[in-house]
Amino acid sequence: MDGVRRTALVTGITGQDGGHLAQLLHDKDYRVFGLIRGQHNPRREEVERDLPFVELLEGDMTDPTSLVRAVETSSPDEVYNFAAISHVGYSFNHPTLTMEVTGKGVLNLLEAVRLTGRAQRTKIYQASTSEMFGGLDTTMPGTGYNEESGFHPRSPYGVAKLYGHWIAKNYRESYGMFISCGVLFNHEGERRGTEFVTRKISRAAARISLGLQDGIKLGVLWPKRDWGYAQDYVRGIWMIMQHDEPDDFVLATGEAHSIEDFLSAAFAQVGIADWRPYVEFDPALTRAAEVDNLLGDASKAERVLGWRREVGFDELVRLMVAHDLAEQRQYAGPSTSAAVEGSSVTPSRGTVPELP
Ligand code: NAP
Ligand code: G4F
Repeated sequence: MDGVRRTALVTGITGQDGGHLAQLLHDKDYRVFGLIRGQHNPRREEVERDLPFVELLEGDMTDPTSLVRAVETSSPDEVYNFAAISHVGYSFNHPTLTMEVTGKGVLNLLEAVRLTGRAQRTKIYQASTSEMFGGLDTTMPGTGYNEESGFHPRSPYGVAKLYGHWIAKNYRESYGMFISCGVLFNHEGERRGTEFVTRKISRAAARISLGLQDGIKLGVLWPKRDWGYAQDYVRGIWMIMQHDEPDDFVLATGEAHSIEDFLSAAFAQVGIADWRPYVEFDPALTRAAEVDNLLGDASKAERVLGWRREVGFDELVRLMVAHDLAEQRQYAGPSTSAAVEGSSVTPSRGTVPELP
């Protein structure tokens, strides 16, 4: 490959990881294609503005023909499959769609690579997840889940991802394809969707401190997650793909924190010592089955790839809240900056409607 410009096809280009990875690949001088779905995708303009170097190809994980066309057009050295229905709560309400996109979509993509004659030339990354482990006390080793741990998915999303994981491994073994699976624990950051709990909290903390919002509705607060920083993980994803053999790797921080911990840290950053008066329990935000505790053990990735996460929990919260403060300040009145930087909150109404 030395001296030859590499080409990558990234599915899920409008998502958190797709955006970060596209930037990383561009910085490494890849030619980057991104798969975008829908007749009118509302996030297309954002990609065109923030990632102008990405060559967009229209396609949908549920439409095999479109994937064949995307692979033929891009002729990629590397395919990164991030496309998914990725919200666990949403997957309970849309289990069939989740299976079609998050599960069967992986098969459609693998077949597109195989049927276009690229099985031995194109490397594939499959975005597997810690949700496949399920977080039951009886299944989690004290040091956290690793590549040898058993699976017990607790949602339609987790089950669909497990199908994607196994079909990827099956194609690796059956056809000798270079297919690696990253079993990633939760990773968050400035590009995280606002439907996920960390970003919902960091944005609410910022908006409450600016007087733009009165409170926040949340589901259960006791579950623990192993939360890392998305840019650390995307660097790890690229390292997984540069390894000389296809394999599976866990990426995690090795620390678990509860949602209450995240609330405390985020609200403290905007000068609110007690988050409780601002948080209301909403049963509609609970799930039919919950994953109580996820902790990961990334020692294989550290040993084999030399990967190491750089950002820890406190810094992650700091980065997210700082980003949301900067973003939301444009909607606030001029008297709010002291409230944010000081230790007490001085509400001041802005012009943006309250968020749920
Ligand atoms: P994300 O922000 O939710 O992005 C998901 C992407 O999938 C979006 O670009 C979305 O496009 C696309 N998509 C949805 N349905 C599609 C379809 N039918 N055809 C084509 N594209 C479709 O997810 P993320 O956080 O970046 O995560 C990337 C991947 O890693 C996902 O597969 C996720 O399940 C997995 N993962 C994430 C984490 C995490 O903590 N972030 C941890 C482990 C694994 P639209 O914008 O058009 O909806
Ligand atoms: O932020 P979450 O929606 O993330 P979750 O369910 O852990 O899934 C994320 O991480 C997985 C890796 O383990 C990825 F595979 C997946 O694609 C996704 O990126 O919820 C975290 C916790 C849950 O226990 C949930 O019940 O927060 C709890 N929660 C409480 N209130 C809430 C809310 N979650 C959301 N999204 N919104 C709430 O209002």
